Order: sequence, then structure tokens, then C-alpha cells
Amino acid sequence: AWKRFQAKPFETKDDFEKEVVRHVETTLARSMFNCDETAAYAAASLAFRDRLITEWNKTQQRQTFADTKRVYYLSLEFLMGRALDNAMLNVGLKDVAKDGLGDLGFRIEDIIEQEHDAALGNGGLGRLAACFLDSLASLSYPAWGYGLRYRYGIFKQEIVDGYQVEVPDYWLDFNPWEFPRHDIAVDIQFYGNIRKYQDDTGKTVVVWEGGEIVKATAYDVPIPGFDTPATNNLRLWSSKAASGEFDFQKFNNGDYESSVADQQRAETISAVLYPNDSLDRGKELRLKQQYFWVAASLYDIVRRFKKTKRAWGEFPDQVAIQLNDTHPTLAVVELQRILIDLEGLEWDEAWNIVTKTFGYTNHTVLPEALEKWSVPLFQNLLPRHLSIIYDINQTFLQSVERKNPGDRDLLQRVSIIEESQPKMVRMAYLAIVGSHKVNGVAELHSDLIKTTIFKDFVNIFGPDKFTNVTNGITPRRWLHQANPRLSALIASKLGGLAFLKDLTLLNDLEKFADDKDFKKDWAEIKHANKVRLAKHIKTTTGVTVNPSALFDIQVKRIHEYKRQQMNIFGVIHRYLTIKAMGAEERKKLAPRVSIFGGKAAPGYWMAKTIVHLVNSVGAVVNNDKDVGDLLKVIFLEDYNVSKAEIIVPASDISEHISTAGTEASGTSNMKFVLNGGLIIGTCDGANIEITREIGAENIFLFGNLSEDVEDLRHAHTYGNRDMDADLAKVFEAIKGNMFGDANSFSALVGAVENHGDYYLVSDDFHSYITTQDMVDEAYRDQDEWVSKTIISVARMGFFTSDRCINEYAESIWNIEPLVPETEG
Ligand code: 26Q
Repeated sequence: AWKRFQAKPFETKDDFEKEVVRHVETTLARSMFNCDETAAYAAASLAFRDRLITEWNKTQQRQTFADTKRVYYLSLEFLMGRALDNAMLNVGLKDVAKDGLGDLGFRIEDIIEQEHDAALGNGGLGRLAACFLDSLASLSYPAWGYGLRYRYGIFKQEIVDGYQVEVPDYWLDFNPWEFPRHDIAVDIQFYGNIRKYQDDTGKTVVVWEGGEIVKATAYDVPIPGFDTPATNNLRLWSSKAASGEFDFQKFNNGDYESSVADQQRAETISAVLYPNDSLDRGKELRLKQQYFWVAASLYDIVRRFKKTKRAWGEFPDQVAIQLNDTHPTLAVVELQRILIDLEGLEWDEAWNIVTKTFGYTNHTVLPEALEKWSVPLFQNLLPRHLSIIYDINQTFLQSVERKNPGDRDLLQRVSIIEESQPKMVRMAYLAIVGSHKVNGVAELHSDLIKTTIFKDFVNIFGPDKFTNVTNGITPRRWLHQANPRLSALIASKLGGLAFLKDLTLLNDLEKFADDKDFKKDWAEIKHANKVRLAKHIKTTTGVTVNPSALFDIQVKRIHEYKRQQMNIFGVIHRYLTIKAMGAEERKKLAPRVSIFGGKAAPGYWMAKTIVHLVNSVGAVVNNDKDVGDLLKVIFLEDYNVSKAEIIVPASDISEHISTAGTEASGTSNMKFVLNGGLIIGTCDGANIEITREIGAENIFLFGNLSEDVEDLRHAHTYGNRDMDADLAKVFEAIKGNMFGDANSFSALVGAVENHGDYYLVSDDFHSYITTQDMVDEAYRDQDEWVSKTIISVARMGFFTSDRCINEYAESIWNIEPLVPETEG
């Protein structure tokens, strides 16, 4: 009988309008007469939210009744971007909303733009987690995401006088997409001591006592699948002071201020996302964040399992937990602690359950980015966990010793505890030992981790423990949502939107690669997307760019290994070349707009210098009458997910030019090609597999190969090399103050000239600029260029995150979809 009380979700424009008006007048307590765009956004979101809730609840019930295995994706970052547009498209009622909002006097684009990005991530790793959630829901897998509800997401970037300035991103003023679950709260313990004693049976019991308690409260975010009622849950934890005895006592003793200070200290844990994507080591608050989130999530997962009344041995048949990088590695230790200290299991039985439960995904080979925590810090914050880590390590090293008697070197190399001053806990090693599968995120990367940083572990555990799952992206957001006209054009040829759920269907586009009318439509859409970006550039930077010029785009976090410095050196080279040309020669040149975007970690001085150089070069080049449209240099402020949705569809060529062997995968490379852009790139990360899929004739590859990097670096160290002659001229221009005070940029130049050129900028420079010339040449033949882009899109099916999630499900998680009945 209760079913009668379920809300009837709207299906028509009129019902949608009624819902919007109802929310404006009741939920928001405003009159329709002063309903502005903010209010319309709020009301439209609430209307779609209502529509999601029913299916969300049903999905959770279905999972409970089916009682099958679930996967839990643990990630400190979920770079979700905006939710309304995504919800409208996934539910399939965007057109209804568009018409309804139109009736009420609004343009849907303006309403969508009111939403603040949910920017709970740094870059690739966080956005990958968001794409995975979309695929998990769209494929109806029983899956949960667990993360932290940061009060401040990644900082907003402003450019002031050419320098990056960081501004806090307070985003929670109004967020209709989260549901506080005040009834779901977990007490999390820190600091304190451990005490051991023997119980009546003579068994050693360990208790963790004292310290401080912080309360974790759940906030749930619905994750709608595309073209399915399945709606999953992303659970984010927020920290609050525990209303326990401590503060109560203080309060009664008249110590009001310190009681409030305690509260603020507790809330600090989930206050801010760490803005580094390559480690800043050893901040206690970061380790606190990790344990807080891991402990709350495991409590939740274990509680859900215990409700089924199954034996502990069945835990790995019901629960798969994926570690997104080493950030959640404490979960391995926490589960072992729960099983032995709280549930009374024997060590071996518990450890067997733990290792069957976890999988670990590695996202980097850069040694400086591998997470380590000092033992003294650990000892103080999590004394029981440190003692368990020592026990895990001892058991592990004993097994290694048995198989490799007398190899002291090996034991030292693979020890979870690094014997340094102070000692350090190596989190990646702990994650490997505590998991049944370890994966890299592209073929080259997965090979590299096996032959370099984790080589010893391959010998110890055997090669089968290590595997590859090449990254992917969701075509719903990165084609259908970001590029609606291209999606519609494709749908018109393929007979509908089925390709969004089976991206290999794009293959059938290939037969239109020479179809004149199709190519015209295709090119017209690209041009319109470029016009749109040109407008954005005009309003945000004041610079006018020609939408018919070649748009060359590099947007990603600023990093020396990603080599934005090589890009801007190449731009300077182009500028010098243009300046040296006569008028006739210039007429033959293809006009180009070089577009950069991305954030530098606030403490990464070299990255900030790159940002400054790009802006300084832009200030000179863009105001040089002599150059005009032939070259413009743009730095787009505050690159984020919603800006990517404008930028990605507007590229002709995008740059993925990391030093070979350094970029684990890259995922924007996939987004750009899927939107009809070509790539200039190195043989690195997923570029290699993209080349294999789309054909070497459709990508501009250049530069040294990863197998040669070590030798080149070695040669640099011994001074055996010539600086590239063109690059030397670029450096002369910089040193001659052409782009302002040369001292500002001396570190960038010096890194190449005097400090070993670790990222091989000089080694790759010639190959880079000659390949850029080939890009110009190819772009001149528009007809051929358009065909290349169509063929490339047609061959991108492999890179959907749906394929990627199916691979994880089959080879790591051992889970099956739980398809809603309405889908048959
Ligand atoms: C760790 C400890 C303390 C503070 C910060 C961090 C931290 C935070 C974020 C370390 C690394 C990250 C993010 C890494 C990242 O985004 N890696 C990218 O992951 C993508 C998805 O697999 C790949 O495509 C990229 O190649 C990889 O760089």
C-alpha cells in the first residue's frame, strides 16, 4: 500500500514546469515574479533530483534484496563537474526541460551555467573516478563511491599580471545534489595508546585507548546511469566534533573557547582538498584525512556485510574494494584491525580475507610521487595501525626470505618499512602486499611498473598479480554533453544514440569519411565549437582570435614532465620565425592560436614560472601588429571540468607531449580525439594505444622513446650533448628580455641549459618543431584533415570507460551487473 505514496516523476514539459514552479514557491519560498536564473537553476535541479530519488532508493533496495557482490571505489578525489546537465541527459529529459524552461522565460544554457563545479579533485585521477561512477551506474553494476566532502575543492586560479594567484573554492553555499545523512555517523579515533593483555583463554587481546574522537557524517550524492533507471550512490564523509564527554566537560568547566577550538580542529579534517598532484610529503593533516575517510567507509561497508549474517570467510564474495592510488591504503590495515582486534579472527584467516578483498591501481612511475609516511608521525597518530603494519611486513619478509634465502639486499629493497632516518612507511608496497591485483592504467605504464618500480614484487608474487586496465572516458559527458551537435550528427547516421552505450558502434562512421555532405556538416560543427571558444577567450582575456585559425590546445595540470615549457619554447620559435619572414612568405603560413590552460600546485615554483612565461609571451605576441592573426597565445584561467566541456570540442590539434615514460596514461588525449581533434604527442601513456587504434597516419608522433630516456639522461649528466640550435635561439630571445625581465625565467632556461635537462626538452625539440610544421602542412589540406578526424572518431570505441569498467569487473572485482527489471 505504501507504493501509492511514491512521487510520480514528471515526463512532460507541463509537469516539469509545475514542478519548477512548486519548488520556487514552496522549497525556495520565492515568488515566480522574482525568479532569477539562480532560482530557476535551483528549482530545475530540485525537480530532477526528485525524479532521481525514487530510482536511487529502488536501486539500493534491489542491491539489498539481490545480496550480490558490490564494488566500493575508494578515491580521495571525485572531479564531478556539474550535475544538472548530466542528470537531464542521463534521465533523457533534457529536451523536456529545455522547452519547459523556455516557457518560463529562460535559456537552458544560462540555467546550466549557474551551477558551481563540484571540483573535488586535482586532475586525471579525480576525473577518472568520476567517469568510472558514470560507467558503473550506466552498466547497472552494484557499486558505491566513497570519498571526502571537502568544504573547499581545488582552488580557483586567477591570473594577475601574468602570475597565478590561488583563491579558495567555497562551493557548498547551495548544493541540491547532496543529501545529508545525519543518522549515518561514525566515531573515528586518533592518537592514544595500545594496551595488550591476555584474556581468560590465554589469547592476546589488543586495545586502542584514549586519544581523540572525531565524528564522520555521511553526505550522499545520487549517480544516475545513462538510459537506465539504475542510480548509484557516492558517499562523501564530512568531519565534525564528536559531542562526547571531552568538550562537554570543558564546556561545564567554563572553557568555552577551547571547546569551540576543538570543534574547529575536528572540522578542519574535511575542510580542504590538497592541491598537489605530485606529492608534498608528510603533512599530518593529510594522513588524518586518509584515515578518517578510510575508517568511516570501512565501518559502513562492514556494517552492511554484517547485516547479511554471513560468515567472515564470505566477505570477499560480497565485497570488492578498489584503491584509487595509494591514498586509501590504510584501508588494508584498518580491515585487518577490525577482523583481529574487534571481531576476534586469527591473523592468517583475517589476512586471507583482506588480500582477497582489495585491488590497487597505480597512477604514476615518478619516484617522487610515491607516497611515504614517517614512522614517528604514524606512531603518534595511529599507533595500532603502525604495529599491524610491522606485523604485516614481518610476515611478508619471512615469506620472501623463505623463497630467497640469504638475499638481504632484496629484503631491504621490498620492505614496507624503509630503513631511512627517520624510517618511512612505503604505501605502494603496503598496497601491493595487501591486494590480490595491482594494475597500471595504460599498456606502457603497466609494463613499466613491472620492470622498474615494482620489479621485485613481480618476482615475489609472480606476473599474474600485475595487470593492465587502460583508462577510458565516459562518452556521455565527453561527447553527448560537451558536443551535442556532433553527437546528434553521429546519431543521425548511426540510427540513434546506441553508440553512447556501445562506443564500438562508432566504427560505422568510417564509411562517411569521404561523404561530402557529411564532411561539410562535420566541419561546420567544429567551426561552431571554435566560434564558441573564441567568444569565451574574448570575454575572459579580451583577446580576439580568428576561429578559422588552427586551434592548438594544451590543457592539463602544469608539470615539468608534461612539458608545457617545450610547447611555449616552440611558440617562441614560431614567433621568431614569423618575425624573420618577408610578407610573401607570411601569406603562406597557417594562422594558429596556441591555447594553454591548467593549474600549478601552489608550492610548485617551476610550474608557476611556466604559467608566467606563457602569459608573458602572450602579452608580447598578441600585441605585435606585425604578427596579427598568424599567431595568438592564450592562457585560459581556471581550467576545470565545465571549461573542458567548452575547450575540448574546439580543438584542431591538442598536445600530449610528456617525456616518454612519464605520463601514466592521460585521458584528455582520448577526449580530444573523440571530439574530432588530432593529437601531437610523444610515444607515452595511452597515446600509444590511441595510435594503434586510429592508425599512425592519423596522429603526429615525435620524440625519443621511453627505452632511450635513461641513456640520454645519463649522457646529459656527463655533459655529452649539443643544445638544439633552434632552442638556443629561443633562449637568446628570452635572455635578451624579449618577454620581460629574463631573470624571471632563468630557472626554466637553466633547467635545460645547465641542470641536466631531466625532461629531455632539448633532445626532443627538433623533432617537436618539425612535427609542428607537418601539422601546418596537413591542416592546409582541409578535405584530407576532416577525413582523418572522422576516421579517428570512428576508431575510438575502445576508449570508453564502459570497456574499462567491464575489464575491472571481470578480471579484478568479479562482479556482475544487476539490471533493473524494466530493462529486461
Ligand atoms: C598524494 C599525497 C599527498 C598529496 C597529494 C597527493 C596526490 C594527489 C593527486 C598525488 C597524486 C594525485 C593525482 C595524480 C593523477 O592525477 N595522476 C594521473 O592519473 C590519470 C588517471 O589514471 C592518468 O591518466 C595520468 O597520466 C596521471 O598523471
